[in-house]
Amino acid sequence: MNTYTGSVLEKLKKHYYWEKEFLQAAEEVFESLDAVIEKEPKYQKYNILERISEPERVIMFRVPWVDDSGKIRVNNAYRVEFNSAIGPYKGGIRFHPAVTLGTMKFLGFEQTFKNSLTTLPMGGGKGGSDFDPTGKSEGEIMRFCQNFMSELFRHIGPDTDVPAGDIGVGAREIGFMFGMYKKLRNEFTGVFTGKGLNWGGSLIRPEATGFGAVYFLQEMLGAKNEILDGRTVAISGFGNVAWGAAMKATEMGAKVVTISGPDGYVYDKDGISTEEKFDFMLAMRASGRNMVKDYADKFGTEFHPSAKPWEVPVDIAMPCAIQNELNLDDAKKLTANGCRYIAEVSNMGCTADAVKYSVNTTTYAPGKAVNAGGVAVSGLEMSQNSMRLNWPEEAVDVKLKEIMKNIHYSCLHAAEKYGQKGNYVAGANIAGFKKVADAMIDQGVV
Ligand code: 2IT
Repeated sequence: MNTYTGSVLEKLKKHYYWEKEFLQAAEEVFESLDAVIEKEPKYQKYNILERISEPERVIMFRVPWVDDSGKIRVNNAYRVEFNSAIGPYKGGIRFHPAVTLGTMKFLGFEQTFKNSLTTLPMGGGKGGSDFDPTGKSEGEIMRFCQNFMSELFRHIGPDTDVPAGDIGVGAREIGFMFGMYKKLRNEFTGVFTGKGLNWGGSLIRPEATGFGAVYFLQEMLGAKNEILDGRTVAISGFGNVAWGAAMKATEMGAKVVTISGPDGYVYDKDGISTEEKFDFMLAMRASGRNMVKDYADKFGTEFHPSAKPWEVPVDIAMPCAIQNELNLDDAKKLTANGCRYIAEVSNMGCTADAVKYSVNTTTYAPGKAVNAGGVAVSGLEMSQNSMRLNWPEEAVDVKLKEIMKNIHYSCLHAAEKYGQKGNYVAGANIAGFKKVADAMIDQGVV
């Protein structure tokens, strides 16, 4: 690694040694940027690496709430406003028991580069809480969301910071949070994306992350003169992202044979391919049970408890659940069984060693490129809100396709320009970085 890049990374490692996920994300980006830093001395001159790896602002707060039995509970909550060089902070809110400040920082950091790749004017941010929605009643979820917003409302706004959903936060939670924001501010603004369709949401936003991922995958295959039709696909997760990816991959002629949850994975040899099955995924998410065994029970398919879908022979793997869900052993199993494409859909879904291995053994693309369709349509929702207009489904879908095509092109173009032809990891990091870094230079030392 270049001495400047190496010294900034060492400093981060010393300073934040316990933030493992953040350091993993930073190291991957820094490794990709070596050639850029060598070729363009301005980034070192303006000390961009040290500046871009530190959030502009971190808000931490407690969220006390009362459960259905009357007991008072307390959770930690965060909003990491990472970078606003190219637009207002933008990124989802995650409710998951594994959330720490380090998780939020890794996600906010990744979001900065991802949002830059979309070509839309959005900075990077992320928020969330260690609140676990599993098994909570609707009343508990609502009270938690309201108490969460009773602090966050003073820090966000349609031109400042625009949250959305993520793991554990869907349209229902966004509704509860938006409702509280509106009440406290006495303002109806586009402060959230992923809103309900009756109150400012965009068509295609629920499907966008999964649809966009499949559009990107099609481009990956197309670059090698291949098509999705007739391929088998392993998907992990069963939430909003897995749902969209399964529907679009099926529509394109692929056969999706797995979904997974914390309890194990489902192998559906006939394919997760009917409207009834897609709707059942939504019902599983809405039930709050967090178990995919329910699918196996309902449709009489195989269920593999406490196992991951990466042991199934498939042509394509699409991790759609959570960070570090696919490790080196999994990557080796996939390759040994003939898998040739890994489109990472979850944010940092693969461990660092799995990425290094897969880049050489498969065609691998990273989450920040593959999953950018979600936030891209969030950007389109912001545009529609500003114009006080709603675009038809077809119009949003066409734009999403175009954006994913552009991201794919930018990744390959940047990789080639900096001597790493065909490497989507390097390409995504370089293309995402340059736009933000150049904007930071233009705007002075702030
Ligand atoms: O990781 C992500 O890109 C998201 N959770 C979506 C963020 C957004 O603002 O739509």
